[in-house]
Amino acid sequence: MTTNTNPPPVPVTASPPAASTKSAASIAAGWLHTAKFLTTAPQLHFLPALEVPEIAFVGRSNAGKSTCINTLTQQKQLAFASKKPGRTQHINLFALGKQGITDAVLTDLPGYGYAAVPKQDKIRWQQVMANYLVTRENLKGIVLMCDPRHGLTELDEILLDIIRPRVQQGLKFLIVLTKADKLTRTEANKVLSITKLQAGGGEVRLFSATKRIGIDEVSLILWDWAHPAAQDTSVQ
Ligand SMILES: Nc1nc2c(ncn2[C@@H]2O[C@H](COP(=O)(O)OP(=O)(O)OP(=O)(O)O)[C@@H](O)[C@H]2O)c(=O)[nH]1
Ligand SMILES: [Mg+2]
Repeated sequence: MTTNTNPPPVPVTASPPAASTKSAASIAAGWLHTAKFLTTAPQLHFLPALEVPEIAFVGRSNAGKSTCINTLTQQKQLAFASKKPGRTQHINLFALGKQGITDAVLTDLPGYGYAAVPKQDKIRWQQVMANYLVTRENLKGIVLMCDPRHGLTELDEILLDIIRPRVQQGLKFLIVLTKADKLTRTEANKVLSITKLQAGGGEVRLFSATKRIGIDEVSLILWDWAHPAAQDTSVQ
């Protein structure tokens, strides 16, 4: 009888092995820090067609999308953040890439669900966003920002329904539970488990810009989405 002495196959994981996580996180952080304003568009058809992977930040108004982009890119005012909901009113694109070579784009989208916006504007914006999510060809991943004190709202659920077919075809999807600094540890763990059940195959992470929770983890996920080939070689 022969004994199989081959090592077990290495599982393909979303993140690098634990021992190298620190250096992988600093590579991801260095990459995100290269972010530069690329363009802004009031409507979808003004967006330039791009070939590089695009990662969109979506979610309710005031959820913390712009703050998250500033935190991940370690830049104070790359995206406009504000206490006043409805601060981001255009589609804003930020280019990422070392040595001036763009290898990915982050998109900051206006939030939805802001009560003070007139109904017609709300409907118009929901259509623009739905179109963006369905038709943007280079869209590689979606980060849905959600304030865990409100949980996933009806509009978040509609968004999940819109993107479901693309997620089934390989679109990456992450729910970021923002402002985790406002939760106790018990509340945070509870909302994390509930949201994982709702995420339908997507990933879920806790995040806080103020307490700096989840920054490395989210940075690594975005880096992996934009560099799938590098991820494959890291496990061989
Ligand atoms: N405590 C706490 N506050 C945060 C955090 N992230 C964002 N905020 C605050 O939440 C408010 C809204 O943040 P923005 O980043 O402008 O939110 P947004 O989702 O871009 O909002 P719109 O552009 O209106 O859709 C600001 O007052 C931020 O300072 C966080 O992690 N913790
Ligand atoms: Mg914003």
